[in-house]
Amino acid sequence: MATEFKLPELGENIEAADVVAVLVSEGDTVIKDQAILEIETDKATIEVPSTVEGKITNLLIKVGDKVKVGATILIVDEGKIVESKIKSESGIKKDNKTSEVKTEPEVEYKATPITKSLFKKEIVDFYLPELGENIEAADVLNVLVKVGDVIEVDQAILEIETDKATIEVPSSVAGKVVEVLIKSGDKAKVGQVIIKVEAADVESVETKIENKDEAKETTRQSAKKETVPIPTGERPSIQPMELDDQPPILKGAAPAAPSVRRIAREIGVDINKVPGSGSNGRISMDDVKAYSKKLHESYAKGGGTGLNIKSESLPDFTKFGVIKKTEMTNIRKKTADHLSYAWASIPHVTQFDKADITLLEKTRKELNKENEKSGTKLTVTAILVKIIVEALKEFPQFNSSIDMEKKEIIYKEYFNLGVAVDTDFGLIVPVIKNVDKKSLTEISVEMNALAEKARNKKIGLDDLQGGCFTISNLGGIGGTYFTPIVNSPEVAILGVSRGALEPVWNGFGVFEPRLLLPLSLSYDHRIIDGADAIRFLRFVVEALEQPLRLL
Ligand code: CAO
Repeated sequence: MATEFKLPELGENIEAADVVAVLVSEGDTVIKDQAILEIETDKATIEVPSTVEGKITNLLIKVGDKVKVGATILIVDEGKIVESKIKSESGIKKDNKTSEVKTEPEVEYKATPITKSLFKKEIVDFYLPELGENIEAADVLNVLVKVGDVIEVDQAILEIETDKATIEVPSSVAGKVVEVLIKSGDKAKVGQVIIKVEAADVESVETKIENKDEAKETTRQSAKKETVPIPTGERPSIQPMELDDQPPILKGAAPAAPSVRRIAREIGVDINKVPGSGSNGRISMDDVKAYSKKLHESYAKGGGTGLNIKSESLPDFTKFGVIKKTEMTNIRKKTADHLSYAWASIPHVTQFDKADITLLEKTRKELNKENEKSGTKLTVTAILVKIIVEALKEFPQFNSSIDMEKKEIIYKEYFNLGVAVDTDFGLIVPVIKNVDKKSLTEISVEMNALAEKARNKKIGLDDLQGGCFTISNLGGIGGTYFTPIVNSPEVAILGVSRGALEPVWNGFGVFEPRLLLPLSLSYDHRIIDGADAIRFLRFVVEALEQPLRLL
C-alpha cells in the first residue's frame, strides 16, 4: 500500500523550511524514526525522522527546496519487505537502544500516523561536545550530577581536564538525569554518551552531534539517533568574536547543522570558534564562509607571517599591592607595536663576537684631544657607522628587505644608517642618510646633532625614515651582551655593549690587558645564513682592530 510522508508540524508559527540535505534516495527502505531529511527553519536546523516504513517509491523534494508543513515529502510502499534488503540498503538498527532489526526472513511494517509530533518528552543522550581542535578526549575530574537530579541547560555536569585546560562541561539539555555513564578518573572521548536525561517537556529541537564517523554518509543514513537538544537559551557566554587565536567555545556543542559542520571541517575551520549570526547563535554556512574569509585576511595582514597575537588579560594587581597607572606616550605605543611585530614576524638569530679596540681607543682619544678646540668629538658609534657601511657593501644581503607577500628580496644600493638614541621619553632611531658619502667627522657631527634633536623632541619625521641597518650602542651605559631586535623592515642590527679591559693571551706566554668591545649581531634568518652573519661580524671586528685599514 502506498503511504505518503508529509512534513510534520515544526512548531508555532513555522510554516515552511528549507531542505538542507536529503538523507534517503528512491528505492531505499526506511523505517520509523530514521532521519530522512535535514531542514532549516529560521529557528533551527533539524533532522526530520520518518513516521512511515517501507520502500521509497517517490522522492518529491531535493536540496534547496522550500517545503511547506503538510507537503508530501515521499511516498513509500509499505508492503512486506525482505529483511536482508533493509540491511543491505540502509545498514541500520531499528532504534537507538539495543534492538537490532529482526532476523526473520520477512518483517511486516506498519505506517505510523503522519500527525505524530516531532516534539515529545523523551530520553536523550548527552554527549561530550567538541572541545577544540585536535582535542579528542579528556580526563574526567568530577561528575557533578547523579541519577535523579533535575538539571538545567548550561548547568555544569562534568569537570574535565584536557592537555590545555580544566573545563566545566555544561549540559545542553534540561530534564531529569536517568543514567550516568561516566565516573571520575575515566577518560571521556568527544562524542561519547555522558548521561541520559529524561528531557523536560520543552520544544527541544534535535540536532545531531558530530563525531568523526558522522562524516561518513552511511552513518548519516543511520536510523540510530545520536541527538542532543540544542540549548534553547542564549549561545554560550564565551563569545567567539576573535579569530583563530581564541579558545573554542566550551559550553555545549556549537549549534550548526551537520552539513555546516562538515564543510567547516573540510576547509579547516574550527566550528567552535565561528560566531553564529542566527537565532541563539546558530551558525550558518555563510557564518563559516565569513569567518574563513576573515581568517585569511588576518593572515594576509600579517605579511604572510600568520601573526595574529591577542593580548592576555591582566590580573588585578591591586590584590598584591599599591599600583600607579600612567598612559603610554605615543613613542612608547609605537615602539611597543613595532618591536612586537618585528620580534614575532622575524626569525631572529644573534651572533656574538668581541673586538680588541685597544689601539682604536688610543687613537680616538688622541684625535679627540687634538680636536678639543674645534668641539668635534669622534665617538665609538660614529666609527662603527663607517665600518658598517663598508660591511654592507661587502655583504649586500644585510642591506636588504624581504617582501614575503611577493616573495621578493629588495636590495638597496644606498646606505642610510639608524642609530638608536636613548631619550627621556623612549627609544628613537634617527637615520643618517648616505653615510657612504660622508667622512668620519661629518658622520660624528650629524649623529650628535640628530641625537640632540631627538632628546629635545625636535626630530622631524624625515630624520626617522629610510634606514637600511641600525646600530644600538648601550656600552656608554653598561652591560656585557644583549640581543637587539631587528628594526623591521631592515634585516640586521648591531648591538654594542660596554668595552672593558680583559686579560688576553698574547701567544708569547703572557696575558695582556686589552680593551675588548662586545658585539651582538641580530639578523633575519629568512635571508641571512649563520655563516654569512659570522663573516659579516668578523669583518666588523677586523676593521675595529685595524683602524689604519679603515682610514
Ligand atoms: N663601551 C665603552 N664605552 C663607551 C661605549 C662602549 N660601547 N660607547 C660609548 N662609550 C663611551 C664613549 O666613549 C664616551 O666616553 P668618552 O666621553 O670618554 O669618550 C661615553 O661613553 C659617552 O658616549 P656618547 O654617548 O657621547 O657617544 P656615543 O657615540 O658612544 O653614543 C648614542 C651615542 C646616541 C648611541 C648614545 O648616546 C646613546 O643614546 N646610547 C643609547 C642607545 C640605546 O638606547 N640603545 C638601546 C636600543 S634598544 O633598547
